[in-house]
Amino acid sequence: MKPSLQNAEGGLQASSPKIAKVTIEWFSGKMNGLPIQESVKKLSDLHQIFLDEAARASMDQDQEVYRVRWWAPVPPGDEGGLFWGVTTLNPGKVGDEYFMTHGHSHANRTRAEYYTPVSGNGLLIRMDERRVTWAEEMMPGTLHYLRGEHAHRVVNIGDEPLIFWACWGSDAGYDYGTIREHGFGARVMERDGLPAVIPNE
Ligand code: PAN
Ligand code: ZN
Repeated sequence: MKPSLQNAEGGLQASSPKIAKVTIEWFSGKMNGLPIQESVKKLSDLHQIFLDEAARASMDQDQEVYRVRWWAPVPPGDEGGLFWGVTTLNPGKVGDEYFMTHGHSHANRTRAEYYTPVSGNGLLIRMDERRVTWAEEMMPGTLHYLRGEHAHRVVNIGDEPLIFWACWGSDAGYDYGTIREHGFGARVMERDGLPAVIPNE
């Protein structure tokens, strides 16, 4: 008789029986499996983030800008664990500024992260602790290693949703306050029909 490789939860015997089976659909960003968590950010959640606050306030506040779905196999703050997630960032603009994520640093500045897009076209805005800010092109196939001490934000400069996978430490945490207060050193605005990275001072 062949030995069974499956445990009662459908996982392989070698994996923890506490972790249920999770599958991903790489290109659509779909995650299947019970423990998936989700956070949706609408225009109403992003006040004071875009340059033209009056333009943001005049738009439909229920409009979804992005959503994050992630698998947290261990609780947040657990030392040495990893989270796996996907962000779907819709196309759009507030005034001349492209839709983007709020942006953050990791509360624990020693915790790095990977991003890799599977669909769409964007810019990854990174800022070091001296506020030196730069942009990297994001498109299907680019792989981005985010050092723990770099603040990061993603901007959708295309006409389709920008979908990117991420892997980060369960003990990375989030520091949103510093970005909310001081922003990044640059913004991505449309100029003559094209995206331009413009200093924010
Ligand atoms: C990502 C981000 C996600 C949304 O999972 O949390 O893209 O961006 P904000 O958190 O800035 O709203 C990540 O970087 N995790 O660490
Ligand atoms: Zn992060």
